[in-house]
Amino acid sequence: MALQAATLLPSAFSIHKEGKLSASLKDSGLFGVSLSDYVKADFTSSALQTKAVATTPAFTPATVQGKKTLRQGTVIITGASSGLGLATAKALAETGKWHIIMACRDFLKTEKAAKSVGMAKENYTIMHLDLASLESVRQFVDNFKRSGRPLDVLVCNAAVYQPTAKEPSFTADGFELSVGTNHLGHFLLSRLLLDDMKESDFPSKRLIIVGSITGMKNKKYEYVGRERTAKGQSRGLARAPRRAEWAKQLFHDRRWRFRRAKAYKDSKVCNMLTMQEFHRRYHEETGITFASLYPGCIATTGLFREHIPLFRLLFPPFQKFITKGFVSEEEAGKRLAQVVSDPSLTKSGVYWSWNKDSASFVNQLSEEASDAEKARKVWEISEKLVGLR
Ligand code: NDP
Ligand code: PMR
Repeated sequence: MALQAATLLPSAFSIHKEGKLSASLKDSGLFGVSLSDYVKADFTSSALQTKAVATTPAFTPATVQGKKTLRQGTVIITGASSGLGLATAKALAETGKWHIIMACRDFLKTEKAAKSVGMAKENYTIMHLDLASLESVRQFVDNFKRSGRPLDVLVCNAAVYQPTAKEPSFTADGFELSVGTNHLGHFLLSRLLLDDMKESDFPSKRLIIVGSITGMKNKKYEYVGRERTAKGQSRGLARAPRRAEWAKQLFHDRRWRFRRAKAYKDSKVCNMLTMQEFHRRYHEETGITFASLYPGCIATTGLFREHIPLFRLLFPPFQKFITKGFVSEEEAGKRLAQVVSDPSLTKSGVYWSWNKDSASFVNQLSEEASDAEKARKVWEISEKLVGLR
């Protein structure tokens, strides 16, 4: 059936790049913004709206010789067209136990990527999702619901990082691109799909939001990308205490100015806080496992595509030989696949990491990324921003 869907998809699919489009909508006068410093409220997104994508792959539970067996799990992975998401999709597809919905903004790229890693057609379906457009998120959810598939695991993996941007760029709805894509798009997606997960009869239902090193509790990881003010003055390496002000800056300080590395880090902190808030609100009631992870430093992925060439050249050997924090895309994919399917990783509300021997353990989040009051605030404000209240 998936094969059929995959064959049908290209003709029904319209390729569009709202992310790219919205990224070009710069406004140099937008360094200070209201309600959220990541919101540019006066944007009209109509010109950038996504066309509906008709994807209605039918679903039939697995049966062997008329006997019902444990069916294939269905997992949605956002950003499965490259890096960690692709490696995870590959690792899961190889087990034959999973059908992977590759939720991506570029169909052709994703199809090529799936083929290049040898994924069998019957193990995946590509569905269009541009997280930089709330309309696209809603359309994706509609399309998925129409497919009739159950939803067993959702992996919020996609992200953008704009380490060299001089000015902020915006999503179709006018949010700063990193927070809008990495956090708000995923927030809406997971909220809209929660009921589907509740209804699933799968033995272990999971919502996984990929975290980052920026939320890890450990002083030695506090070095982050250089940040510059809007005036271009170097602020040097940002340190945790300044970053700890993110909530204030995000929601109250009208004089906040775009800082590109911080925008990414804030979005990832929002991801980690959201996972914990989901756990507090829904774990007991639904039995769903909510988890986040730091997969290791996958220094070769597209996450650094906008970095300067020298960084891209030196970052992998720096992480391999100096920090020793490097992991290959393949290894990182196996780690995330474990969080998706390993029967021993069912603990909810936790942040997984791996030690030097690649053994998983529950890591501590930084004070900033584990602040329950901040998590509640992020949840409530995000609800308003994405139109859920
Ligand atoms: P990649 O750039 O390889 O993957 C990011 C994915 O997100 C791509 O598939 C990209 O799609 C997709 N994406 C970006 N914008 C959108 C959008 N608007 N709508 C839909 N999809 C979008 O980077 P990684 O694999 O490294 O990143 C994956 C996750 O891992 C991220 O959450 C990142 O924060 C996290 N992470 C990465 C680390 C690393 O060292 N690389 C370390 C810690 C965490 P497209 O192909 O179309 O661009
Ligand atoms: Mg960082 C001590 C170990 C260590 C590890 C495991 C990482 C991972 N980094 C470490 C240390 C350092 N880094 C040090 C000492 C420096 C100063 C030279 C440094 C610099 C640095 C930069 C400029 N590191 C970076 C950047 C980025 O632009 C990356 C970033 O912050 O993206 C938002 C980054 C990262 N370092 C990591 C990891 C995993 C990243 C990717 C960010 C993420 O986890 O989401």
